[in-house]
Amino acid sequence: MEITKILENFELEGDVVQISPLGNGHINDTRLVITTKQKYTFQKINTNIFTNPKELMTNLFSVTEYLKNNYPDELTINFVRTKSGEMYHQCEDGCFRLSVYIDDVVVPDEAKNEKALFECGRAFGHFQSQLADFPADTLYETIKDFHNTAWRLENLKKAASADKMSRLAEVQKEYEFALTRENKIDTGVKLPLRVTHNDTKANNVLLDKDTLKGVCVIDLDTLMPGLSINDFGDAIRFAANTAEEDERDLDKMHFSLSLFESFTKGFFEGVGASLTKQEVELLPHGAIMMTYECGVRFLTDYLDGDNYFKISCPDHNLVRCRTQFKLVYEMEQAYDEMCRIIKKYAK
Ligand code: GN1
Ligand code: MG
Repeated sequence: MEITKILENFELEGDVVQISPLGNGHINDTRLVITTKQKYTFQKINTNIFTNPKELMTNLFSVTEYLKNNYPDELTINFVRTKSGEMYHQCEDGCFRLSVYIDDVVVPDEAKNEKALFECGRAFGHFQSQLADFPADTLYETIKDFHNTAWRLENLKKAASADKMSRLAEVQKEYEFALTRENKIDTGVKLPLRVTHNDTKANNVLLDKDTLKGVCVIDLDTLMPGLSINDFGDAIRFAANTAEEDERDLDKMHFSLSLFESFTKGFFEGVGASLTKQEVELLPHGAIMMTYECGVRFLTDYLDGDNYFKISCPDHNLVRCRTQFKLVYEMEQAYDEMCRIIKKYAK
């Protein structure tokens, strides 16, 4: 694909001088485009996963427009339309979108420190509260059943019974771990439908490079109607621990209550009193479920032959699954402590 050709379809300011790879997402292909006047983020939308780019981009435009109108002094992603006024460009090479690159920020990729996590918590909490009045049910559910953990488990069972790569024997322990937690998935409590980000990793918050304050939430692809406890939970899954998601040496991977506390403290500062009592009470459950679900998804993909997540070694998904399940186990042990910390900061 010729990027410069594709870029010609967008309302670009200046002439392109440089194009380079950007970030480390598992899903989309991202480039930094520098022109004589402006920097842009250019992405090829992975349409295997986001099968309806129109609905996806409609979600993104409606939420970012809402944020720009209601919070004009805050940073929000600015998408650039195509010359024909479309939200994205579609051609035989795929679907592409462009947004203004946000400068003078850092991404807390290794955000295993308390200050950065406090800021991430505050940013995601703030994002939740900014959108508390946005009608969540007007957003498209772009990936159906994205955080339907029970359905994710069903998929794992299907992948296990198909066992098309003959890998099941090797993952018996992990598979059992997943199955024995089936009865914990459904709490029976009905929570309010919210606008959710659904990928609340610390590296989806931009920090001001000087103050290191969280200034913008990015990667809005999975913006959908959903549950606030899942956004909180996925953030804890990713950040409140001592190693990378794909650390091979499990002795290095631990759930960290002090990082949990930092995120939680920031989260409540950002979200204020916009959550219901039941949502607040179920935040620790959200943390465990999102970690469990992610482990289940990695394991499913491993059994399936690695069709979903990008991998860089044959057992990458299994390695990822193992870190997640180790965290699930440790979070289960720390459940009461998590509840105590939530109580301490809840508004
Ligand atoms: C995927 O591409 P990335 O890293 O932002 C995935 C998340 C997982 C995450 C695990 C659309 O996100 O749900 O939690 O990998 N996104 C999608 O690292 O499936
Ligand atoms: Mg993402």
